[in-house]
Amino acid sequence: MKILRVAGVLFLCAVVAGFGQTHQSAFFRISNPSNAIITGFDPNAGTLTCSNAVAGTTNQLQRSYDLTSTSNWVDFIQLASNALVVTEVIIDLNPPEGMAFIPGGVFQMGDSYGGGDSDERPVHSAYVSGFYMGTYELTNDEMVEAMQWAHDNGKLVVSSSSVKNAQGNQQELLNLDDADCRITWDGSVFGIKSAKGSGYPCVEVSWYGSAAYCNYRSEKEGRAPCYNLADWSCNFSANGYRLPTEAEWEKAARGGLNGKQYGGGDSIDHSKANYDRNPVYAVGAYPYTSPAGSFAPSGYGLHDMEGNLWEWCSDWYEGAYYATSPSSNPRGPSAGSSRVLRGGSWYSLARNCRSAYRQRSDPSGTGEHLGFRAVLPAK
Ligand SMILES: [Ca+2]
Ligand SMILES: [Ca+2]
Ligand SMILES: [Ca+2]
Repeated sequence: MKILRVAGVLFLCAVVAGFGQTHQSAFFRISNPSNAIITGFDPNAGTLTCSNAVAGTTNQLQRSYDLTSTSNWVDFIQLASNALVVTEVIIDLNPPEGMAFIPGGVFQMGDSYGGGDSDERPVHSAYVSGFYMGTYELTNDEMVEAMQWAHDNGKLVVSSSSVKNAQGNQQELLNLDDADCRITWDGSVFGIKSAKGSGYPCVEVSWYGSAAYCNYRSEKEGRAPCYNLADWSCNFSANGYRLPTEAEWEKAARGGLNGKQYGGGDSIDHSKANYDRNPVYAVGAYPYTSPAGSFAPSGYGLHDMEGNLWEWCSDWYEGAYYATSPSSNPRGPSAGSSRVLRGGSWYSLARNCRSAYRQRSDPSGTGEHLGFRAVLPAK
């Protein structure tokens, strides 16, 4: 990788993935405040150092793939500045397969645009550490692979109507006999229905099923599982897969843009997302899902954050949580009765697909519009 610095602009000459394309080079600059400057970049760690920062302010880092127009600069992350020198990992050229690196930083969490619900306020600064997130909502193919492994290793109780965890506090993971479920079971092998099956996101999965999937995939890949299947608590220091926190999900969904309604800007339409029964996909029987990655990704390389399926997050839901939530890596209240869902679904109105919108359900809830995506801790 070649690194150059030109008049406050850091230029990385490398193969960089973003916006669903591969670029030969990427440019970074601090756009605000103007006295902060990029003074270092470690290509192995992907770490950017910003100096001359003013304590108590945030430093807006922007990215461009093409300097032929000044309008190509887009907001990328905001660096918290508690000191004169700030460092943050901004890029990972070798993320785990199927995942995008979401750089750490501060963002304004909640409805900074206006018009949202009371549980989206107060708008507040939240710092979220860097992490990896599934590029797509979890697909039926990925679910079947993990569940077959779990079954073959004695971790499941499967009937024609349900998939449950064999160990711990037994819960329904997949609602197999719901007509909308795309996954089949023949007594020994899981399969996928032909319509809206392979390559489509997995529906009829409960919060418990999403968490158990993360554990089974972790164990299959030799990682430490995060969830305790007896009390369903999460060990955030384990290196396995887990669900995103609500703050991680919202930061990722915003794709670096500040104060916007959606990850791509202030509006969406049916060319950008599958929501409100997009006519292209509202055919045949439910679910009206679209194949993973049918729409352009956000600034962080994520597809279908808006619409397609509501995505389970790890947090318990509490409407007033933002009034007392910690400013660094909030993980939700310690107890509750509902788990957070984010992003809206193929059925949802556009306003419910906003980055700030909060939804919730009983963790045992399943439906033809509920799914998830997994995250991994940064290396
Ligand atoms: Ca069932
Ligand atoms: Ca989604
Ligand atoms: Ca259903």
